[in-house]
Amino acid sequence: MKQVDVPEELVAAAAKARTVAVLTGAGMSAESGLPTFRDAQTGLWSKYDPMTLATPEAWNEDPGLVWAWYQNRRIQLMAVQPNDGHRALAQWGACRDVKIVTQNVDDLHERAGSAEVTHVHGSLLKSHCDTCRTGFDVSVAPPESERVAPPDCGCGGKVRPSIVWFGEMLPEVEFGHAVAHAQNCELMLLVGTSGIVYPAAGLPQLALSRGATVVEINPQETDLSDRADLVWRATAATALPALVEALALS
Ligand code: BV8
Ligand code: ZN
Repeated sequence: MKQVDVPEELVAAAAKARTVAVLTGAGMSAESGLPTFRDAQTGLWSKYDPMTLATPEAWNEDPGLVWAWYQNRRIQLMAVQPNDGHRALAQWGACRDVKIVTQNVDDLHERAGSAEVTHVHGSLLKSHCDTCRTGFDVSVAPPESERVAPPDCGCGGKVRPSIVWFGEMLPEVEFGHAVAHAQNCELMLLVGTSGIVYPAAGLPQLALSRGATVVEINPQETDLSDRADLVWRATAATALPALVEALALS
């Protein structure tokens, strides 16, 4: 395996920190083969902009298109596995106080074995009624066409994905936990997020304001890069296992 040089400052900060928060974005799941949010478009839905589909307006206007798009993303998720980055975070969390706050709607952190995962944008695998909010466990079927009518709830409402769409409030309890983790951590890692979507992208500022060390792990520059104390231009599945290994040896 190629030797990965972990920045010494990061090893020192991670070894010293009693509490660690890790904010993950779509780049965390990229090496599992899940396309990031902005290049999530495949097949029948490639002509649609995810930013317009992931909105209440799109749901009200064309529920069949939105429902089929999410069904297709569920099928994509079921076909992939957690990567070494997910597994490294689970291994680290088994022996240290590591809180994962994810913007991702996939369940790859959980499937890798992480116990404490806070989803601030909901979950692809959960659904609820858009009227009475009853939860539904919907079977995932490959959408045969561009539009598939969402299931009806008995109350007259339609079953929607339990995902936070643009313009919707984040779930209060989950975001409350995310804020607490950002305020209480001594080290925050930003892994695989472009830092564009608020209020999640405001969490690193909160950690910094409390004196935490903030480290970005991302192959590209992002909106958060210049605020981070340290930037490591590396991918999740190479950087995180190398960090956890360096910690075990330190
Ligand atoms: C809110 C679910 C309060 C959907 C998502 C007008 C009206 C209302 C609100 C707004 C408005 N204008 C702006 C806003 C705020 C808006 C916002 O921030 N917009 C942005 C675009 C400016 N936010 C909201 O609407 C939020 N709600 O504000 O409520 C409110 C309410 C009413 C009225 C006013 C205010 C709700 C935001 C939640 C949206 N839902 N997800 C779905 O998935 O279908 S967000 C969605 O985008 C994803 O879930 C993800 O969280 C986000 C994408 O961000 P990233 O995860 O960072 O992914 P991205 O592809 O951008 O970047 C990938 C990164 O990975 C890159 O940096 C890349 O370099 C890196 N990478 C690639 N490979 C690797 C890697 N890194 C490591 N390793 C690799 N191998
Ligand atoms: Zn209902």
